[in-house]
Amino acid sequence: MKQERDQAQLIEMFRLMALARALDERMWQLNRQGKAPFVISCQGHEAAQVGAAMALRPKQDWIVPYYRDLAMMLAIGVTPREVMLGLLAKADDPSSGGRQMPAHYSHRALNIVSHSSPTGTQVPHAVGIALAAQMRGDDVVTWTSFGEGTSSQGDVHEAMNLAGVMKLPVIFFCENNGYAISVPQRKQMGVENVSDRAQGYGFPGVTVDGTNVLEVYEAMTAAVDRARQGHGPTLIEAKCVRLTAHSSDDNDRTYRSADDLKAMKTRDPVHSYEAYLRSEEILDDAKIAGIRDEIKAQVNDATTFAEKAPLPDPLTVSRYVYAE
Ligand SMILES: Cc1ncc(C[n+]2csc(CCOP(=O)(O)OP(=O)(O)O)c2C)c(N)n1
Ligand SMILES: [Mg+2]
Repeated sequence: MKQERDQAQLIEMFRLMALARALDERMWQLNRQGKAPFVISCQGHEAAQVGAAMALRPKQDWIVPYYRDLAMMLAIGVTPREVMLGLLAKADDPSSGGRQMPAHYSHRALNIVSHSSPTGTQVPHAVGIALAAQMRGDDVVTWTSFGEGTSSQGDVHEAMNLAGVMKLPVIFFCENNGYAISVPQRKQMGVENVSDRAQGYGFPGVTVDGTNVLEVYEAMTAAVDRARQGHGPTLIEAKCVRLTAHSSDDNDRTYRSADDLKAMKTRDPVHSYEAYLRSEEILDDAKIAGIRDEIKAQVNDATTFAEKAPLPDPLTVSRYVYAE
């Protein structure tokens, strides 16, 4: 595997995963300081998202993410400064000019389309985008993501069904962390693997270890090739861990046992990938320290930049709500 890929790409994957983790941790600090209203974390999903992003073509393919996709955003090209502007609802937030709830990522220049707060509504949107691309003959793939809880919703079934009928160039990416807020998977679906459902829509479904960035990348590359060749959708289920509470507004110790929380920590994707790169002698202490120093500077810069940035002018409050 090592020979097949160039080392720079393997290191870049690590850098992105570690950057996402550090930025996410800073977002929690700002929340606990009372500066950021709400945080919803990518911690434990970094490998899934970076592995997926590396198989996509930024600015060409369409990204229709969900709220947990911070690492995907960074890997596609959203800057840490832009992320922090959104978190602190500043005027130059590229998602919404400071209007939207944090983590409702979008970016016009990067073909990233905002989802709406009702979970799963982004999936039919992605299918519509893929249908438009197919009708126009554009060489683009649409990627959309959602959690396993959301995969049980009607919108998701309807969207996948249509995509199967029309053989649309779309990738359904389920980030399965085993919980929908406090509800464990076994309480809301009768299947072990979300990917099993793909058979019912007439396209392939595959389950991968979502804590293994290279495994996700392989599956994504195959799905992108399939879509580009006109063979239609793929459902990829990446089994992740949710290393934090659902969001900054809940306490997961009320619904997850101490043993569960401990077991989960052993599947930390950033730690395991770092260990892998060390064992392959691609990274060592000095190189890791260099990467981490650079990340720390970037996170500090993004925080200061966003804290100093202006809030939206109150007189513009109705902009984007009513026609002007
Ligand atoms: C239609 C709808 N129902 C309920 C909610 C409240 N809600 C927000 S996130 C969430 C859990 C979703 O879990 P999952 O799809 O597994 O994604 P995860 O957060 O675990 O990544 C729920 C129930 C919502 N936003 N929209
Ligand atoms: Mg979940």
